[in-house]
Amino acid sequence: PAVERTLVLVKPDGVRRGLSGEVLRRIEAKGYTLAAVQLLTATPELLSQHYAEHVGKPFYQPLVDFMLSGPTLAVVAEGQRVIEGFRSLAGTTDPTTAAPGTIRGDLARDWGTSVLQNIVHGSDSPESAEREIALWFPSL
Ligand code: DAT
Ligand code: MG
Repeated sequence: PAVERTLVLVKPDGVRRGLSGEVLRRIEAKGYTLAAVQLLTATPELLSQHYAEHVGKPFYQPLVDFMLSGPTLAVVAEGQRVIEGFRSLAGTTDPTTAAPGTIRGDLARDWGTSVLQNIVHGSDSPESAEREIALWFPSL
């Protein structure tokens, strides 16, 4: 099916910096629609499921500490090929290589020593999107 849903997170650095509206604006400007939005603070349990593929890696604990450092805006965005499309809006994981015009390329700050503060998360596949939406929005 061409119409997909993806999980977007405005991570604690983005919320702290007042970039929630800017991220939502870019999602809507591209023509995607917002299916659900919720501000919440993650828990270690939620993060161990969300980032299951990274448990045990050297950056896992710093990643969790960062993700627990404040509230996250969780968003379900919907549209044609939105999973790949939002990854494209976000730019590469490492803000030092993220292209101008992307969220990370335009807006990331203070990333000189770490790629952790890269503002947003976007699901990377239909399977990830389904799994992640169920984690962050159990009622959907
Ligand atoms: P993405 O967020 O682009 O899907 P990912 O799933 O590989 O990237 O990693 C999840 C997050 O973990 C990423 O946004 C930042 C952090 N991260 C990834 N690789 C890292 C590394 N080598 N060192 C430090 N943090 C890293
Ligand atoms: Mg990922």
